[in-house]
Amino acid sequence: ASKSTLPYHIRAASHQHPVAQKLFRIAEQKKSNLIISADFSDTEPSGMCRRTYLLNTLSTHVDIIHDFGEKTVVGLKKLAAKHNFMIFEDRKFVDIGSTVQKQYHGGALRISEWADIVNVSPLGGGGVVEALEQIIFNETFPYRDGRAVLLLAEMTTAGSLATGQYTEQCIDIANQSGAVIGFVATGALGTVNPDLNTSAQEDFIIFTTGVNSYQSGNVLGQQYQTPEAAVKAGSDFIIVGRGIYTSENRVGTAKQYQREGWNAYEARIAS
Ligand code: 5BU
Repeated sequence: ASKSTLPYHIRAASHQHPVAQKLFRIAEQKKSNLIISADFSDTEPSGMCRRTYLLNTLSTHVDIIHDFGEKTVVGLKKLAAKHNFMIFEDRKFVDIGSTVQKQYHGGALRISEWADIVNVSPLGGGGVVEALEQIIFNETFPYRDGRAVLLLAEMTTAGSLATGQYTEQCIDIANQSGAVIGFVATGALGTVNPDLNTSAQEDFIIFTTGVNSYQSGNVLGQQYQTPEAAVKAGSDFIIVGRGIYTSENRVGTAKQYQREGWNAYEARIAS
């Protein structure tokens, strides 16, 4: 989980997981490591979705969509296929394995049908990852190679308890799993415990929330870093929500984040 200075196409070629390969390939094709967190509460896609050439991945919270249903599922899948982006449902599964299986597969939100990537907090131990793997690697599951898991290794909020030993444990759990392709973290995790950071380790991908070019935080405890700082710290994909969707010129702002993220990536691989 060290900060990678390798270009995305090299990482795509050497990665074992098809979802990781696709993420890296889209990044190169679109010159974008930008994930937009479209925290909207309607099914109807917003204007932002028309400029999906800027977008590597769409991060969703579908449990906030008041009219969630078949139309949402079909619409999301169609948009993602048409515009070549991935879908990451930021669901943060954190329960016993058996409950998480029901929350992931079927249920009201049918997450396994449409989300390429989901995240999990192993607060209750690694069993939750095993639970998701039982579904993903089941012979009857149709999306077997197309589903991946991230571990919630850190959180961006002030006073977060996802630090230290918890974060280190996430790295251990990831190393024992076939479905985990990376972490939600504020930067590379190699510094957490250098002993765990060997070259033989899988190429885990770092997804970073709490990215904003103009704000440092808000009253509810959210803390931000700029795209440049995040990528410099080891973030492979930056996740931006309000920084883009509350902007008056969403497309222009998305373009700006995409450029900033990409330039920082280019600077990192050149270093
Ligand atoms: P913002 O509008 O850029 O602050 O939105 C950040 C998004 O990332 C939002 O969807 C959060 O739920 C998500 N998030 C986060 O902000 N911090 C975290 O530690 C994690 C997710 Br995990």
